[in-house]
Amino acid sequence: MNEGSSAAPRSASMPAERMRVFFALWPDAATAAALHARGRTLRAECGGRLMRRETVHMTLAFLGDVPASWLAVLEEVAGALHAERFVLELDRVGGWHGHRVLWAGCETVPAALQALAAELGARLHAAGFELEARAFNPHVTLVRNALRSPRQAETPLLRWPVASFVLVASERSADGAHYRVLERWSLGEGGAAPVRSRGPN
Ligand code: 2AM
Repeated sequence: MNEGSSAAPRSASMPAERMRVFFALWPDAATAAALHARGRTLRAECGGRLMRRETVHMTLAFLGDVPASWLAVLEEVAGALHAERFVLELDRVGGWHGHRVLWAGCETVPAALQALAAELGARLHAAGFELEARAFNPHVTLVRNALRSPRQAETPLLRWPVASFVLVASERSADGAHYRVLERWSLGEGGAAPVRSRGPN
């Protein structure tokens, strides 16, 4: 979406509030704990900064800084989406960007996850949002700024049952980024439409 197309006129003396937002899969408590434990193992081997358990997630679509007034459009886009539940079988770890990011991922990306990310991307694009052109590369960042990448890519299987996706605000403070879940949508069984849940959790 391009700011020039924003309908509401704005006074120069009152800049619009902006928010840094992204769509993501947010793990249940047990999956978050298991992913965090995997991050601790990675950090023990490779060094670096461990992500906090409550921040662990998988990004579906990164929007970046948008005017807060656009959140309603994002919620409308997400609410219109048709996608199914799936189980994410996390069985790989690796490093990117000269091991600045160590991640957990899967050897085989579930078709339902690929479809969810593709439909979300297409609907956001149709609504006028500019997304990065790079291909969806599903991963969970567990450690940042490591000294090396893990020696072995294969890991014991961790099954993450995915039944919803969320819209998240990234808020910066003196002690780093904090993530706030703004809204959650349940995924359907057998292709049912997502249902917006009450509140973010
Ligand atoms: P990362 O974990 O690989 O850094 C919040 O920053 C989330 O959005 C992270 O999961 C991050 O992925 C992801 N993301 C995707 N594109 C991004 C970008 N251009 N800038 C910052 N974060 C991005």
